[in-house]
Amino acid sequence: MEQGQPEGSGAGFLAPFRHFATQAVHAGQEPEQWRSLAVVPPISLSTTFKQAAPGKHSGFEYSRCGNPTRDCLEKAVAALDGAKYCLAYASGLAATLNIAHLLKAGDTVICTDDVYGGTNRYFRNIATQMGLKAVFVDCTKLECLEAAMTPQTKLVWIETPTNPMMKVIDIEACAKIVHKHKGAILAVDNTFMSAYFQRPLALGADICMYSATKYMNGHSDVVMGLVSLNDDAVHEKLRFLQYAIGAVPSPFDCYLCNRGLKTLPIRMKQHFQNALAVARFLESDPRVEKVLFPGLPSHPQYEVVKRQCTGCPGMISFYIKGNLENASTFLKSIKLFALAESLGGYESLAEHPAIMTHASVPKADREALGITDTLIRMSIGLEDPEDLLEDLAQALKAAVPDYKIRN
Ligand code: P1T
Repeated sequence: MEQGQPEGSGAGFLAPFRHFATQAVHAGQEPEQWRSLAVVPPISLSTTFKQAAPGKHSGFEYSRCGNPTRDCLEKAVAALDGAKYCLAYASGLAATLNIAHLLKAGDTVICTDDVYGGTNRYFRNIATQMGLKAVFVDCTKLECLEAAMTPQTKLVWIETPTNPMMKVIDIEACAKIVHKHKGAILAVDNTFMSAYFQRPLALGADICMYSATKYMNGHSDVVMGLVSLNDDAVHEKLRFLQYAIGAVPSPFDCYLCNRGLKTLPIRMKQHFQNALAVARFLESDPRVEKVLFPGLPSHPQYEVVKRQCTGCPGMISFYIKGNLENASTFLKSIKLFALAESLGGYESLAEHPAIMTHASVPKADREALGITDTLIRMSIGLEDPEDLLEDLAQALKAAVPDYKIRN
């Protein structure tokens, strides 16, 4: 165990990224960038900026193209991802759309088979209407990815851990396969891990994407997307697309997300500790069939997790014993947890992927992935863990009668 790490939180994992907490507080926040020397970045609401002569401007012209508050957030996130550039968008899906616009009709996207339902829907139903071909492959099986690559493959899209099955994909190994093919890039949706636990770019990915609606903002009060990268040419294209497509976040949302980043390290450490407590509790409960949590040694890709992550977020899925009725009773019985979509905020949430977040995934695909009627997904918040365990224990008891657990 590394010195200073509490037991069970990061022991045996990749060492934490150096200077992370300092960068979370200071990167891109220099008071000298504001005439007032404001220590806290101002919310710059002006949609337009005065020019000294036509085309002679301060760096800001029109707020869709660039905004001082957004700029400040983008710089902070780039630093946290160890990236040269970051771009902010109006939502995670807007970020995905902008990345897809790097491709042209006839190109193929390979998307890992288990992703957020909206990402699946976007590639399957929307991107294909623009003339892209979308292929879904289980990228935990590297030989399947290798076999699926063709000269037309221009984008490989992975999420790790995946939503909601928590499958972990070896980013470094994927990048090696993707880069054997000229012009193909690897994008990693890093929403679940956040910049604190995983740095896809350092592992060879070309693009690191977030639904900042989740951990990066962390307070369930902003919908936003973020994209970090190092390549100058791809950055130039994305910067053009950002203002040409126009799905940009508001200055107020940029302010909030930038503020949320200041506590990202301490929030993520606590999410990890709380999630470990919950995962261990569920694993020992006879009313639970199976727990999916990358931070448990029982996770099939635990070795990959420890090699590529500095810890794990508060995302846990589990199968409750019984059927849809048992799952539904559990979700109606929780009191401290809210039955709601989304994740990554300070408050604990639970949801039913098959009916809620992943309803848009075709039923046959859902079942093949294991997104069944008894699968429940939870986002473990920052409450006292003993209160969370108490709530889960009473909801499990209400949901699964004693005679069932004896079978
Ligand atoms: O909601 P939005 O900011 O557009 O982000 C979409 C998105 C992208 N990637 C991942 C991994 C996500 O989980 C999401 C959004 N997910 C939920 C709303 C959810 O409850 O899973």
